[in-house]
Amino acid sequence: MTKEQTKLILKQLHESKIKQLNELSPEEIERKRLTTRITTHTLRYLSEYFVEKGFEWIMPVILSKATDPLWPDPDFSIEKRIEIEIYGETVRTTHSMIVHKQVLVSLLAPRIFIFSPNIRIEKRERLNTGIHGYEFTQLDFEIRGASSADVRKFVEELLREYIAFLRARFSSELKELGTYDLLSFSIPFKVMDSREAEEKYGEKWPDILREELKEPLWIVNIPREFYDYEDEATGVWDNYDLYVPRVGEILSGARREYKYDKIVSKMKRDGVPLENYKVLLSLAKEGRLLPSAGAGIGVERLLLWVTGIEHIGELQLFPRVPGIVLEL
Ligand code: ASN
Repeated sequence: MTKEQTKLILKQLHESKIKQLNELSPEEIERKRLTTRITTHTLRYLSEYFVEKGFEWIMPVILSKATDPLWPDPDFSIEKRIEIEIYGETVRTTHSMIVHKQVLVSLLAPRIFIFSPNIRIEKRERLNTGIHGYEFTQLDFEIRGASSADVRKFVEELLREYIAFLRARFSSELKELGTYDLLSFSIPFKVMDSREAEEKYGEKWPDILREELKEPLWIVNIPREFYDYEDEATGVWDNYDLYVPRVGEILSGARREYKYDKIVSKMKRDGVPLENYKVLLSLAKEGRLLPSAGAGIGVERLLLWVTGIEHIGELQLFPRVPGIVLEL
């Protein structure tokens, strides 16, 4: 990094609210307590909701040969891929547990969820987006045999009930944070094709949506990684992202590819190394990889939406934001 870049980052850090706990003022600590309280009850509420709907709660993996390639993806911004050798084998830190989800939902249980720590070393210029952290947690889930419409409906009902719970139980906290009146919406959410979003708002449509949305919106048909279902005849992708006001994308998911030949040809097309996905590919070849659909909710982004905190580094108790490594 040049001296100029270092100076700029230090300036940004100084101006931002990204600080370690020991540097916070008593008022700032009080605000952290408030958002931690909302976090506690969010995690409890969401996990209970999934368990009650018949999902099995899976423990995360962190080091794996088969992590998400995060490629190709229009939102791609990875500065570094972490690969390390253990016991003579190369493993990667988890980008997402998508491959594990497909294997689990095929072999273990029809409905699964995980609070999955993801490590994505984002480019430094993403420091000020406020929504990128180099470590974050996804509430990742998958449902055997589900359609995209099933997953979208499930998410809409989940969010409606979660927000109703928060507004009932934490009304004074939400009023203090200023979001109590900002969280009303009706379901089903509107749906927009990503091509339409681009035509309407230009290349920077994700940023514009973030500023202009008044209610959540589904964006569908986004060209990206091999595991999202793509109709070969039409070129339409059966996937979806959920955008919410002020924050932007808080969820990403799809119906999945499960046929061997199609997965292989997409991997080859995208330059994804087949040898990293041996189990997925052998299950698909044997016809044991089952159709499913699912999604991952960015937990910190969900919390930014409900608390009104503007920067993920202010929400995380131990900030993990692009370009900055703190002492703790
Ligand atoms: N969790 C996402 C999904 O279910 C994948 C990702 O995070 N890249 O589609």
